[in-house]
Amino acid sequence: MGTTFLAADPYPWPFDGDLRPVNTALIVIDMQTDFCGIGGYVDRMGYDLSLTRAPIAPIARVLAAMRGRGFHILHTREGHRPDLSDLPENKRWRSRRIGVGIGDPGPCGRILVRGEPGWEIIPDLAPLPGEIVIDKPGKGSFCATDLELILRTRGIRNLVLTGITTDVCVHTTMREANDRGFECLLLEDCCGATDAGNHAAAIRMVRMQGGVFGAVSDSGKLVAGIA
Ligand code: C5J
Repeated sequence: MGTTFLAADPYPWPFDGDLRPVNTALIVIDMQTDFCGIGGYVDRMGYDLSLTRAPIAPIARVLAAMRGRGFHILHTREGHRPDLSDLPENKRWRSRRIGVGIGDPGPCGRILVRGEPGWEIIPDLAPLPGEIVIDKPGKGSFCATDLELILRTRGIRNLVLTGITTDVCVHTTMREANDRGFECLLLEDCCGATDAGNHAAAIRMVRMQGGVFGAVSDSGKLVAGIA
């Protein structure tokens, strides 16, 4: 078997060069209107939407390239049941404290509630039929979901992580995945945070200790590397 490495920092990825469509998945995290659309949760909190919208075009390029080569594609959505039975009291309290209560009505429907317009993945990055969508109540994609079971069942070991926000749901998912033995790659231009400094810090953290959670690359290197 040959080996394939992508240009990445702090090491060529994956660690052993075993990069194949059958053992590698792209995960697109929480590209929902609530996190990057007008009138959604992040917009209502007053953050700069251009920061969480910046990764849309690079993710679209990576999606097209990885779909074209037959890689596994997964999407996640953060959100809660309409009866809010899976919404921890403190999560709701904190959001209400800043005037943008999770579960409360807004211009895009009830904030972060499953089935509401704001909770939907944006049309530019909509899942194709057959692509797996993981609904998660928390920040990490492994907590209270069947993501790990699906990855193990499909024989997926390498994860390419993209989405929003870099410092919250993407980082939590990367940490959870790394601890479970998955080999992770974060594409820095395919992520965005509500604060540019937090995005940069989150990227920097991955590179510490020889790649403490995996490695960092970008959309151009990924697309070139799998061509
Ligand atoms: C946040 C997320 N930031 N998808 N969620 O609350 O990162």
